Amino acid sequence: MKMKRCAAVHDISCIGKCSLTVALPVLSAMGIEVASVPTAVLSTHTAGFTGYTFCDLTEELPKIAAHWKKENIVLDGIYTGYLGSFEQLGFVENLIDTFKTDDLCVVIDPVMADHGKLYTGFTPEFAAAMAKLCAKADVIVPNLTEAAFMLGEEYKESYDKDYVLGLLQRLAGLGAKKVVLTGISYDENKLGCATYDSETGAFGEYFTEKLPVAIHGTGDVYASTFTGAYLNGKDLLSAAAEACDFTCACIKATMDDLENHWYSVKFEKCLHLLTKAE
Ligand code: PXL
Repeated sequence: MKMKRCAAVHDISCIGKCSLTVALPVLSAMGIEVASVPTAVLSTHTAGFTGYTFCDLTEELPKIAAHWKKENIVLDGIYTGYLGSFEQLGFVENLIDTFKTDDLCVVIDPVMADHGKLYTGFTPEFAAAMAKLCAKADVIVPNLTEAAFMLGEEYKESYDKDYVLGLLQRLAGLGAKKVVLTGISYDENKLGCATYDSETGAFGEYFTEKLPVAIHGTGDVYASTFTGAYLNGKDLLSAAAEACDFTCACIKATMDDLENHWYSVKFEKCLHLLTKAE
């Protein structure tokens, strides 16, 4: 069977297990060829470490895309995560236009915020520009905080199902065909996601047990697994559910060692759950 090839546009955090160092192993384990597009190299991720190094690779990015085009490289997917500047948003827009085919699937995870706050270095203006880029996506995978910032709305700690349904529709109004909203919890024992397909009008939701910890990097584990499952042909809700189950397994594998392993999840211990013999 033909193997799918997906460009993964993320930074490399040398320590921290997020972005490309999660997308690469997760998608590879799911049988997808990853075309890596490193947007920056950081010594660590930015959440909890101080004094990290940062080498911006923005200038390299158009050169990589131009060479691929010259070599007639075809992409089945483009999956973007942490993007560090307005220029990089522009690069992704061009990359999508350059590699557009009827079959190209674009998944945008608008990584920039969590728990009601923007990550270091991000601004509301950037969130508005990311919202514009989302119009080019087949699927967007924001958490509740990113959703609120992209829509210019207040972040809500507590909410009900009507709020989530409205949020999904307003997010689809940004122009993406499908939306997966992560980090949804209506009761203290369950955590999950809600999905919306603007073409069919179908809503979905899926929950797993809510574990009493918040660990960095789980958003990237979730979006990478979702992207792999969706590119492998699962429907929106089934792919979103597989990503919930896998992320939950990764958190469980990490929970007893948080003192040492506070910076991300031990996804390596769980990769076998994603590999299926063909
Ligand atoms: O997990 C998202 C992410 C990716 N890359 C870098 C980050 C973060 C979150 O803080 O700092 C460099």
